Amino acid sequence: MKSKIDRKSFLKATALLGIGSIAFGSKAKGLFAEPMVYSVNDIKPKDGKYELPPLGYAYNALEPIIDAQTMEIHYTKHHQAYINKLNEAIDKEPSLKNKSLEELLLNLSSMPASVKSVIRNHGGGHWNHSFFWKSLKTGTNMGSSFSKLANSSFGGVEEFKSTFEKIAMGVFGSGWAWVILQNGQLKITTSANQDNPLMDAAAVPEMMPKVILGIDLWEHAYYLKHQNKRADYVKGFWNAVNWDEIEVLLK
Ligand code: MN3
Repeated sequence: MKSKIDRKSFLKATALLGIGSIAFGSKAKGLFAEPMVYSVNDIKPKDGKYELPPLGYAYNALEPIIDAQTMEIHYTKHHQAYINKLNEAIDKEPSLKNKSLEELLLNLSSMPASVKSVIRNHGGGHWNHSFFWKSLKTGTNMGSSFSKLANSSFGGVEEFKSTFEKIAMGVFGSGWAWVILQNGQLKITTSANQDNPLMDAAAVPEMMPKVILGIDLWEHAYYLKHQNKRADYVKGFWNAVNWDEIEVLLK
């Protein structure tokens, strides 16, 4: 029988057991004997192929923070390239076509060696960008669920923002900064390349959280508009966050 566990009840269960994120480490593979199904961002191949998800808005919708040309190239070229490489990998390992992308990433350390690095880099790229596009919208305001958590976790919304900006500015080279929810607290963390907090094999073993927000810190995400000024992009990002979507994630 397949178990179907949503993130909320799973986190609740792990919190009750007091096992927290350590249960997601490579020594706890037994937890993944049954497939986990997520209610949010459950990305699966369609007829054996992953597809570019609908963007849901125009390329210029996030101007001036993210310019239309960057959006178009980022979405149609970079994101599509991750999907193409991921599809090549699952063509080699057809058994993986029955699983969701989340399952592949959560179980990265047990993926077949022939495709592991492709799933990490390109599967990660597909998940990260699918999540990122949904996180973006102009004209929304931070909701009460998030601001309460920012207060309890960071001592205030401004403290949260300045901490996030500092951490995002500190990511060396290509990577991401993330806001995650773990044991009822918001945390900020980073990952290199296309790693993300779902990956049990990534260099962020303390995390198996609910991902709330992420910012793409690869230069392709901002260079056309902001050139070397990553700070302009990171500070502008707050006005491009889809706070309504974040309230949905926190429900
Ligand atoms: Mn990118």
